[in-house]
Amino acid sequence: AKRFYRVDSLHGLDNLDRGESASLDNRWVFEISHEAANKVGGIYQVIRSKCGASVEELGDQYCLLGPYKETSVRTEVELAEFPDDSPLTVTVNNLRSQGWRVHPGRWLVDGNPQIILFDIGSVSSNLNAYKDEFFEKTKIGIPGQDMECNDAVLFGFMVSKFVEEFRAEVVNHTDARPRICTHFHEWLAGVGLVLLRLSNVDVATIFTTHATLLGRFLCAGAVDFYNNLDTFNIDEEAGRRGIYHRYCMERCSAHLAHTFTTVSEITGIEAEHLLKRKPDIITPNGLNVKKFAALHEFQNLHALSKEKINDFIRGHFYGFMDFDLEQTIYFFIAGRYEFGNKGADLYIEALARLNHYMKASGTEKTVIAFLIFPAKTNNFNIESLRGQAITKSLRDTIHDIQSKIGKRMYDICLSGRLPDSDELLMKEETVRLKRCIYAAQRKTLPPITTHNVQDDQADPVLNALRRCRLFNDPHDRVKVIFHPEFLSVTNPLFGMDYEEFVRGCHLGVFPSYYEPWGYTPAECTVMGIPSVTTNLSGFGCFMAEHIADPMSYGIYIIDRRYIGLEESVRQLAQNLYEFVQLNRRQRIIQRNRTERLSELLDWRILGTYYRQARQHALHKVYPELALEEEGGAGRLNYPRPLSEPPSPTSSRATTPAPSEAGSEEDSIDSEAELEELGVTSTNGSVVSSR
Ligand code: G6P
Ligand code: 1S3
Repeated sequence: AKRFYRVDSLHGLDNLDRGESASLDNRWVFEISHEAANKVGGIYQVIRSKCGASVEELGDQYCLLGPYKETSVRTEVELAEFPDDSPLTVTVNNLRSQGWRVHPGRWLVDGNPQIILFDIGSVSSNLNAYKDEFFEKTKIGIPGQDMECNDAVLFGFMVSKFVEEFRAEVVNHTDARPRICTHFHEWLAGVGLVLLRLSNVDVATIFTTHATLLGRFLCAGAVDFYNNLDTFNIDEEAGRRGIYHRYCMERCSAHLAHTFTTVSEITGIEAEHLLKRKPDIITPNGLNVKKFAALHEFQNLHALSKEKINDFIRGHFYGFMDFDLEQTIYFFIAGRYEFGNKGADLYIEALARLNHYMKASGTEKTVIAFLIFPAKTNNFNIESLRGQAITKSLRDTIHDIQSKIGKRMYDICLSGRLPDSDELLMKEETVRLKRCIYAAQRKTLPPITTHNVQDDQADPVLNALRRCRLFNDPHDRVKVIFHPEFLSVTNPLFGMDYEEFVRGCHLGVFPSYYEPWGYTPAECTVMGIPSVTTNLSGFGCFMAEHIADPMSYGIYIIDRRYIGLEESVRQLAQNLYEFVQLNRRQRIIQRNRTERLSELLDWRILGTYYRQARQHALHKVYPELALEEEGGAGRLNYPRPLSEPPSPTSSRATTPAPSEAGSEEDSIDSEAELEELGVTSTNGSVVSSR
């Protein structure tokens, strides 16, 4: 059987009958994860964004199972009983009668899927008995102090018992053998799978790993991971890190599953070596892609969001606003604060080189590079807050004077003459403006971080910025801002959420070393924002496989696999430099191309891999269920764009040359370009969407 399916050989999800055919087959699907309606990390995004497609396919034959977390439930779930005649309701009530607290409801996301949340506190008195039983069955001993694992055991027992009882209930109800597929995500949820299998419950099981425990740990250390994958002494490495029992839980789940999947081929290779099982199917991560009614709405949103970032920059750089915001390019890196794994080291090093290239070329452009990683802080720092207060006061003063001038002008015009210039701006108003200008002068450089970082001396980002001497000096063409907290609309500096911020930037830079999938560049793509990724990230490899010339679509894939670190840094710096050289017209064309890739990442296409995984598992347990044929129409292969690439790639030099790109608003010179710019030509007349 084929392990890896190419997207171009798939239909996308058809037969979306909201569970009608599943119901006829007596087929049920449970998806089990600690991150169901519980925002913890990347898996939450997988499960949440997939709900719409899952419900369109499976309707109420689909149900999520997760732990009950009161704070998340309050904002994310509408708790409500399912219909009385549903076997889910009968099972929930049976378990409640044994003292369990089980909460059914609907997750308030696209698709509104059924969800059942288990309060592990209601069975915590059984913890030791459960752990003993788990040890009896698996010989995996869980240390008492590992709270996370203790919770995983409680949740695992609740889930397996629930599924077992549910199965019995369906048999009672329908007098027919149900076909139940349980899909478990990540080792923390794996206990349930292990128990179902060891108790021989008649259900199909899938285990998906989104990263291996050891892979993450090994990469975070200074280890040449990918070149030594086959040489690690796994047991010893796990033992040395105090995670042997967790590792066993993960490996056990992977081996007992009927179908084992990973989110990318690169993680598949990792699993083959570290978990000793090859994935049966690769299940890449998708997104819930929403197309705007107007084709180029995302371009307008970029301009609007960028203006908000501009406002923040005016405040942050007060006293040093000697660069032109029309000629400023915004880069950002964001994610879990794993300095090396997420490639922050490479980013900062490449920024330092880019700074040097830009200074040497005498460019008028400026790059502002954001770093958004949550770290421990003691709130915003005074300088950052002061900057915003100073620009706000200047803005308010000007606004006030403006309206007074307007009123004066109106009265003078009403009297039948034009005002003289000295009649408009009063002396005291000039004084007010001068006061604001004095307040906006300062001697200290604009800060490189917006917060008081708790462990300032040891913080890896701050130390790397210091080592590279990126201090926001007026001569620097690359300025940096470390924002050690995730963004939110209530943020006093930005007042934007992450999505809005991404839309306002020009390039997301994610040169990860360890990245099983990598949602950050994928999210950029569906918003039409170009990004940098690597050939060690699941996303990067997936894009390389499906696009003929990823760079011209705004997907820059840095080689971190076959070349040394120094060469990777050089490649990144070179790519960043080339990006900076694009003029506005070229950036617009590139954003249009990037956005066109969205359909490739839509769950309506990628959900097919999940369906294949379910079929694979169901077929093993219920061989009478026919396997759907693969293949067919719906090619999704992205060729090289027809018109010229938007970057000077054809004449790419190995050493940077001064920008030869024309002015920011270069003229448009071909029909193809008109189309790429989002300008359509009808009957010879040109209609601009801008
Ligand atoms: C979008 C808007 C344009 C704007 C442009 C700025 O395309 O529709 O009106 O000029 O963004 O692009 P830039 O890359 O310079 O931020
Ligand atoms: C993991 O989350 P992470 O950022 O720790 O799972 C994500 C979802 O599959 C994946 O996108 C990411 O690469 C993994 O690393």
